[in-house]
Amino acid sequence: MTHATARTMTDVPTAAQRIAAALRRHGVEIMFSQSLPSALILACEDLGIRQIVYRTENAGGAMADGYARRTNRIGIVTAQNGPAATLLVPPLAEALKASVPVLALVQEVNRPHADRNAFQEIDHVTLFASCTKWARRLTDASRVEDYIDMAIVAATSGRPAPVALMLPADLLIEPAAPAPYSRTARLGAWPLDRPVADPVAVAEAAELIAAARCPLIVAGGGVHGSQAHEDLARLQALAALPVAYTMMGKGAVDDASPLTVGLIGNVMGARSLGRHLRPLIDGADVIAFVGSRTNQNGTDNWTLFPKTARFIHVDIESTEIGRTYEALRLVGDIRETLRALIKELEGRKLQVRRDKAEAIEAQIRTARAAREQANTAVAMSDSRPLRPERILRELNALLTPNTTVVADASYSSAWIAGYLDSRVAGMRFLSPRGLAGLGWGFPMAIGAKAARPADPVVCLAGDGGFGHVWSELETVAREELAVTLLILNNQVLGFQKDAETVKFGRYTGACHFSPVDHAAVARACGLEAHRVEDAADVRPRLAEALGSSRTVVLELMTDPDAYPPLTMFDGALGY
Ligand SMILES: Cc1ncc(C[n+]2csc(CCOP(=O)(O)OP(=O)(O)O)c2C)c(N)n1
Ligand SMILES: [Mg+2]
Repeated sequence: MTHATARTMTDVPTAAQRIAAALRRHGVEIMFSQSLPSALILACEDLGIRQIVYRTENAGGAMADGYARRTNRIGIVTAQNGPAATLLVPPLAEALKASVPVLALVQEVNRPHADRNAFQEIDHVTLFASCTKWARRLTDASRVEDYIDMAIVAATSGRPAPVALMLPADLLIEPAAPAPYSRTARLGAWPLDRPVADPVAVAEAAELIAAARCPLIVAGGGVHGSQAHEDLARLQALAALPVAYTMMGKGAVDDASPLTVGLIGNVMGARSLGRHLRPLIDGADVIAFVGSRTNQNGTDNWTLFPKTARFIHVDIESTEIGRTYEALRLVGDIRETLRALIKELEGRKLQVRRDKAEAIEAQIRTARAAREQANTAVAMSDSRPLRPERILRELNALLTPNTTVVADASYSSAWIAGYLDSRVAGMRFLSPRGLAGLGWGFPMAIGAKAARPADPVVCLAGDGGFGHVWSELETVAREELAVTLLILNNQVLGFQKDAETVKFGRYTGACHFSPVDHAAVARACGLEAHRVEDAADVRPRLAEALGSSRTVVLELMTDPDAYPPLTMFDGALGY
């Protein structure tokens, strides 16, 4: 046999070909790879599955993650055994914490070479145990379909999560018998199953909401995962419910809705909207978490919600309910469970809720005006270096409902969540809030562009975080995936410096960088790039970049002393 995908003498497909066919059956059109496992990639290319070629595996995993978040289809990343596999740990860990289904197909050493120090051999199952829901090795060519289906079901059902399947190189080129029972199901869209919460609990939740004086919904990333934004909007309108969201829940509701509270958590410091809506949260008597992990940042160190409130929690993952806030348990798919809740509420008198609506809307209107006033000076600032708030103001004016906004970790995530407006329920703002790792933003944006090539993608990254993934500039050029990449060059590890300043009154020697010409780096990769230093240039440059059919990189020279409204900085830094 001269090449690995060639059919065997008996013309029985190889295991690699059967895997490729199974992936096609599940609707896979794109995989993020770098040629390995070669037999598999060749077989996939033969079937028309596009290989988007990453430069580093950790970026490739983040691309698959961004693709999965934006399509609600499983993201596929493939890699070589050993060193390449180890580089998949960071993106899979992010996907695990953020509940995103990614399938890592990882080459394994030949079966006869196992456990005798083969070249680049490491125990992959143990390696991936902490960052996947399911990690297995395929050892028998007759079980290809069983294992591909098991892997995909594990990823796309229940709490969505990454999974890893190890594929021995010798097995991939073996003839593989078909599954004894035929398999025709397409399992690659998520959520795969949509179980509904216990109707008794749903009725009780409806009762609590209908009678609440001051209810509050807290929407998390699960609303997007379950594609429940339309139902959440219906619930918001039907029962006049104020809806707040976490960073992962950004976009779950329309920011212009009179009942949208906006971003809450540890980002309710000076100049935030949330700061002005604290009384609404403090006064809440019934609080419903919807698809939220109730994590540290989303709850401002688990201090945000009043101890007197009754909690309701809707989530597909039963173990996420009651970690900190004992709650009425609505365990089920969010969309279906919200639909059941809406049905229950439609059968009830909602007079109490309607009577309260006008006052809540007025409270939100007043808060928005106060917030606008507190921000006007920085948002209109002509200063040099640029204020990030000015950049965000200009960008906000150019967003369309089909724009995907992506941020890297650190301040970029807080800027997009607190300073941009979701134009419609279901608009997407992606950021690596699973683990908040630096470097995820740009590759997630590449994945989001691959997911929806016709829609604009804009990515905001700090200079420190972007330093992790410069090499992927060549990827967007080669793959012709147009991303508007905005680098906030403040020449500093901003959050690091500020957090150390608050905690220790000083910071280490790591925080300041030497000057870097990011625009020149991007141009060296064949991309259009500009450095922007004047506030007057921000809007035209952004408009031009967003209107381009190619990647444009804007390096925005920003103020190293600017920071988003983290509560931990209140009164401890400049403002
Ligand atoms: C992989 C990784 N390494 C380290 C950190 C810790 N960390 C969080 S924010 C930050 C500074 C980021 O600087 P930059 O990307 O330039 O963004 P800025 O805060 O300046 O806007 C660091 C080092 C992290 N979150 N992830
Ligand atoms: Mg920086």
